[in-house]
Amino acid sequence: MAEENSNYNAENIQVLEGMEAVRKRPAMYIGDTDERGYHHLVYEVVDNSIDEALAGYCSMIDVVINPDGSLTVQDNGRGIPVDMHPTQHKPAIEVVLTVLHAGGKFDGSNYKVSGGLHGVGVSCVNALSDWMKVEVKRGGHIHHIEFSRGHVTKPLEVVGDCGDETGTKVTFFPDHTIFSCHAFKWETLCNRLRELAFLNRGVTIHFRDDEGDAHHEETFHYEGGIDEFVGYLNTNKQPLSPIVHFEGEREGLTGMVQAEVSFQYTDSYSTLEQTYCNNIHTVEGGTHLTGFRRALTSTINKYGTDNKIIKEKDTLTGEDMREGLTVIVSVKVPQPQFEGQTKTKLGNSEVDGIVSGIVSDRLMTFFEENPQVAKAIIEKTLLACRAREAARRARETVRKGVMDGLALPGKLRDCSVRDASKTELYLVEGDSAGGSACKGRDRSTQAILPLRGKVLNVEKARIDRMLANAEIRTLITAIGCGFAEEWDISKARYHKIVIMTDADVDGAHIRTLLLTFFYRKMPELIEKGYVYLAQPPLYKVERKKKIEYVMTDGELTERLLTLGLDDFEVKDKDGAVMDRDRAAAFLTLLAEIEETCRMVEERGFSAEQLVTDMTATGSGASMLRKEFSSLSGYGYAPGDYFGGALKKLLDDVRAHGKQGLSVYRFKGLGEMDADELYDTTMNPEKRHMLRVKLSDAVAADRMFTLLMGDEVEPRRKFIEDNALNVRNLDF
Ligand code: 28G
Repeated sequence: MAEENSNYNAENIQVLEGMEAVRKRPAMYIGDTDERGYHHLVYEVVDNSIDEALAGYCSMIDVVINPDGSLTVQDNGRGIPVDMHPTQHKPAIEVVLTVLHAGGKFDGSNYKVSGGLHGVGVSCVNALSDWMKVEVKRGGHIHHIEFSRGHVTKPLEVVGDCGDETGTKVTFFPDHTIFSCHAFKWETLCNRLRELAFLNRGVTIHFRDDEGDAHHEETFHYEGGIDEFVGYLNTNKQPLSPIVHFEGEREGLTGMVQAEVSFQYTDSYSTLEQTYCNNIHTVEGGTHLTGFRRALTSTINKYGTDNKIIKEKDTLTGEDMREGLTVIVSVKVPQPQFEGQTKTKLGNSEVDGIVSGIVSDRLMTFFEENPQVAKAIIEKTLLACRAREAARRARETVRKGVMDGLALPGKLRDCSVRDASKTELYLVEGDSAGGSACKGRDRSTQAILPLRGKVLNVEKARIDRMLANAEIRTLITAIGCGFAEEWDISKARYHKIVIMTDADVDGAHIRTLLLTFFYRKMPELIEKGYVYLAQPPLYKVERKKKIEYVMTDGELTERLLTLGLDDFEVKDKDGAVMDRDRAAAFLTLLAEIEETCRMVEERGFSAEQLVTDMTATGSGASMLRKEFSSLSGYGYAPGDYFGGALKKLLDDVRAHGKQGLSVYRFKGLGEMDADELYDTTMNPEKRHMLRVKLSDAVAADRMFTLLMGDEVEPRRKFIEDNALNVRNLDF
């Protein structure tokens, strides 16, 4: 007994120390404590359900963001065991939820293949949660246990019966004293849950957002697995081949390795390769990717040469063969080794041979059975090769003339400092704005490159045409990293490349063209965080000889309303005078309604109709309905707005606020003089710049295909669906 007791105490101390260790150094366990880490908590919990599905016992996973900001995951698996753990003297469920790495161990038969990037297990989520409640249906009973910050607060008890139902339900609220992010993002979770459903065919993942007014709901279920993933990625691209699928398994060094590949060629000029190991997105690639590429290159070479499509003079590269390719490679490896800077590069060396083995034989058979498709793919490959060689020749002639590209374009107004970490390049739309920017800038660290006219749409042009384009050549030379095969990020001449365009439709178009160019042709600039969007002010406001700059419409309205509410009375529907805070909130709501109405009407809809027609969909309609339902909180109805009474109130308050005030709306950057432009937009002390982030390759590829591709109807729909936040599209 004595020995058992001391054992028990030792185990307990271990648990306490484990949970404290996680709370002391959370980043060591989940990467970071901002947005990424916050969402990572969800992935860890969902991964447990996915494991249960991979073991063959779970078909449904339910994820809900709750009204209080907590999150629930529920599955219909076997339920976490609740019987006493043989050595730890407490229920197995308590062990799973409080002992680090419990259940994550490799045991040969039923290894844990899923697992977030860090694979730390649900006990870490428990340690980092203000509270966690777990319900298990198993053996005919519903069992319940609660924790706070990793420690039991309500011991396991039976709270009801459940017949022959089984499953696990986990609800948790992350500890906000640990995280800097305090809310789950629908989009972020949606993208990951969709990806998991693609990667684990047959599993149904249902996702709902019950927080706030925006009720979203989606169900992800793909019988076709990664084939459907490829189809999803190629939405709006023109296919050149069917979707091709290979899979197989071979004995690896640490157990059975399963590999699955699905791909399709389209007429696009870009390549999208998404690779996964144990459901983890291997951003940096690794041995599964090299295995696939090797098999593709050698099979195309062999088939093409044998069938005389490829001639001896053709010098095809692997990259040529991947133009227009979309591929998913998904492997399951018992003991994965992750390497690379972000630990997202698969290192297990035997996986290369396993994947290339599976792809080689079957791809050759596919080509032999589909000679038309093989021919179309190889001919595209040859075109890519010729374009690349034409581009290389063009570059060489340029280089011979001017000593290794050292000659900088004449339009560039360079800065004097040569330390790239301290310098900035402004890409400015138009000559007049370029002129102001040149005069106002800090010459030592800020360089200006004025862009004339539209930038080439690289989504629709091959590399040779791109290099024939003067604007693109100028950009490449100014940035200094070279291009394609010669790309070298360490040669960047500036670590900040700032896109500065007008706040109008043309400006937005030029900005998108530039972003498309950077994303498709110089993705490392974006990955490194070198690309920024300048945020010039929209208005100049002058009051009592004091000048202020206002960034957005919302900010302007806010200022006018604050000033306007001075000695002004606002009454609710019953005639009671609102206090100042309530009046301010009410008027802000009216201003929002006005703005939303303006936007939907600009797009040809009747706002009044959208509010009354409950079947109308799209973000405009749902936003309007949400805003109008808030109106009832002040006793008013939509009719009061559309009838004109509330609109008049808003106008009156605004007009009152405008007294003694002059408001000027900038039509373009060119209207600002040099000092104004510097002070508001370029001065590092005062400016607001947005750093361009691209955290999700899948979402980004779809967005650029949509925005820049040929298909008109889906583009119209995309812009319409995102009409309400085009100004800050989340790149
Ligand atoms: C809803 C949110 C997250 C889970 C299970 C099912 C079992 C289990 C989970 O066992 C302990 C250690 C190794 C077997 C396994 C049930 C075998 C038999 C399970 C989840 C016991 C963990 N019956 N479902 N854990 N193993 N769902 N969803 O967490 O020896 S976790």
